[in-house]
Amino acid sequence: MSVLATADHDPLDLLDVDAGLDDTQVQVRDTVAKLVRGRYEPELADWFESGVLPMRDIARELGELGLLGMHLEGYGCAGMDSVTYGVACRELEAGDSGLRSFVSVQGSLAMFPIHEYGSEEQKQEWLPRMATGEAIGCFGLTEADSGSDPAAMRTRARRDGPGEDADWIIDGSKMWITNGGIADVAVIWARCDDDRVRGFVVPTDTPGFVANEVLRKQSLRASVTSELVFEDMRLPASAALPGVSSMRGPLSCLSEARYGIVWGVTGAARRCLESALDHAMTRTQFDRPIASFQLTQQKLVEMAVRVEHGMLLALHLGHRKDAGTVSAAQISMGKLSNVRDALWVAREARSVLGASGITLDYPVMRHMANLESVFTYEGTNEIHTLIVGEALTGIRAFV
Ligand code: TGC
Ligand code: FAD
Repeated sequence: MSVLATADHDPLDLLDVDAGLDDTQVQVRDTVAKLVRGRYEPELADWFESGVLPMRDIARELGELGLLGMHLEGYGCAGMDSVTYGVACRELEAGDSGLRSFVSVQGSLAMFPIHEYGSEEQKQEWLPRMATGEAIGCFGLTEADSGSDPAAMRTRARRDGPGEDADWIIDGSKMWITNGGIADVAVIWARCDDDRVRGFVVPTDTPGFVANEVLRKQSLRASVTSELVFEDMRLPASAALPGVSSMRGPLSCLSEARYGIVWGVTGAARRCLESALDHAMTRTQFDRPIASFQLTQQKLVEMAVRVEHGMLLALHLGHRKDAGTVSAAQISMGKLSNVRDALWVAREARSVLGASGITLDYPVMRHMANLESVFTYEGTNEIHTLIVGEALTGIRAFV
């Protein structure tokens, strides 16, 4: 058969990357895409503009679909593979990075450390309620003065007395914390008297815990971002995560969440391509659709190439993760490459839309603004460049 005689192509997946998904992955993809298109897309521009959204309802809806902590086993979690988790992230972020962020923080940054490093009591207490969306979690690592270098954190945890049963007292603050102001439980990382870094599972109604919303954001407006302040916050000895006492704890959580971003941003990029393609086919200038101009086609093609690259990369890393062979540097390369390309696609799509592209009537500017945050959080573009640089050369170049 001639290679030219192939079947119809989906213009948003010309290489048919999704042919590499199994039946469950396709089912999850279609279910999440339907939820995002039908329920969230009509609201997203308003949520973004007002900065107000019904996060509790959304949490329960996502929980009902089994999307919260979906790659974790037991305790009410769905136990799905990494590719399925990735596909869900992709379809959520096709709606808005804020939706994917919510799922990343809940599953990969708040539930994962409890699942991986928590006591049986901590797991039983929090994971089932977090899986349904009844309880919302957040993850506090970054501080105002320590972002890219979280090991320089100033938040301190000290024992209030001798022995392992003594309470902990935590003082300090965290900054830029997704879900901070709406969370029921916070996983907070602090440096202890013995100089080790430990994670603490903190119910947010603990006296001494205060959350202040970050206002005037121009990015990720459909997401709650907060400062957290801890003043003489007393916690029982059992609040510390027993399974880890070094930077490996928080950094391993980041690998989980970064993996979700590798997938997620391909959804945002694909949605921008879709919007640009629709517009290019219907918008007429010089008596013909702008899609008929070579320069417009070049933009569309370059966008499609980057979307497909990103999807292939995500699928490749997903297979490696499911095989247990993915490394942190590989995930960094994926985050670096896919976020950079998604941002490029969003900017290019905006230019195809002309003036209309600057409004919230189209999703492109919203995605572009969101992707500026995604470029920075979970390790900036520069930090991932240096992580990959170290993998290539064996030389650390952070300082
Ligand atoms: P370093 O000495 O390199 O490592 C300390 C220990 O951690 C291990 N490790 C990792 N393990 C798993 N995954 C990773 N990605 C890991 N990176 C390091 C490492 O093997 C070592 O283990 P051990 O057992 O030998 O002790 O640590 P460092 O302090 O020198 O850090 C290096 C650096 C700069 C790469 C790291 O600090 C870094 O990644 N900085 C970027 C900070 C960052 O990404 N922050 C994100 C905050 S959370 C967030 O942004 C959420 S956004 C949420 C949303 O809304 O989606
Ligand atoms: P800085 O570290 O001050 O970096 C500023 C610039 O300097 C960047 O370009 C950076 O790449 C560059 N730079 C820094 N060090 C180097 C170096 N060694 N070499 C070269 N360049 C360097 N954090 C959490 O803990 N939990 C959350 O839930 C969370 N959610 C977030 C949500 C949003 C919307 C945003 C924007 C951030 C969130 N963050 C969260 C924080 C995020 O992880 C940090 O913003 C990020 O790690 C960067 O830290 P910084 O903003 O302090 O920038």
